[in-house]
Amino acid sequence: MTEAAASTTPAPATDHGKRFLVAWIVASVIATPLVAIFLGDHLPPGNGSAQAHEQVFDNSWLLAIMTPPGLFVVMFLGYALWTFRNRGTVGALEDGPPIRGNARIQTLWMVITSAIVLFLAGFGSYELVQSGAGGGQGPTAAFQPAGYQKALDVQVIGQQWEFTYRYPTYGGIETPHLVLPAGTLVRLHVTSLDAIHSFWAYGLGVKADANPGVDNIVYVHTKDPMQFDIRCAELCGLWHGYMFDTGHVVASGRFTSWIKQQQSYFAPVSKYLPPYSTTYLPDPSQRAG
Ligand SMILES: [Cu+2]
Repeated sequence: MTEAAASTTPAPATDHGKRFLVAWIVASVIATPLVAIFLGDHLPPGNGSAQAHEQVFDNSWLLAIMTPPGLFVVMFLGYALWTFRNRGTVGALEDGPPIRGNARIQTLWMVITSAIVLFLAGFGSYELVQSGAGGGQGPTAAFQPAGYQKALDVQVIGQQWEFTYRYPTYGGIETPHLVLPAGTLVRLHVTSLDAIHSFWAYGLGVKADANPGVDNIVYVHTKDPMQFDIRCAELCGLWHGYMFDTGHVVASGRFTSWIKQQQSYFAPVSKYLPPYSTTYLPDPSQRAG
């Protein structure tokens, strides 16, 4: 009996760590490019402007980078659930031995997570500076895109509870509609007359705070004609939820005729408007819209 027991070779212990690591690396190598290629172009906010396009690029990268860590978590959970499931053996519900003081795992964990976070911080900062990213930059924009001297100035005025728009190069006309010419670099001056609003033109990849007394500059380079949603993205009072509209990017010929039509339509009231200014504090004497 003792001889027979001694001659039986024990089954080799499965190296779970190695097996899982190989499966994870293979899955990551396959899934990461697939995610970037097939999901990348469908990520928000679309291709409505150069800035929106840049955001899609950033989102694709971020999604691709997070694919291996995401797979790690899901696969590890699945592996553990399956491999260490309760097979009905007595005592199978006991916890495994706790891992304490494994310097190798701790170092790897810290190095890898620090590297990912630092890389993302660097990547995000570079992209922000390089493209302006469609966000408000305050009165003195740190990021000036090429050809900014010729950008079309359009003022966005938040007020309870709508946005109005002034076109300083067209006599400072104010209108409740946002229409922009296609293929044009636009410099939006976002401000407010009362509470803090946030101008969010999702399809253009633009989002900027509208603060009273502040000229918040955003650059956006429009592409092809399109329609886009406009929303206030800052809780600004009772009718905040009502503060939405539809904007348009149109061919330059159509833009010219539209602005002329607006000028003549609003001519009778335009003379009551305060002169165009980057901010309106104290309260303007008159409000349009
Ligand atoms: Cu608002």
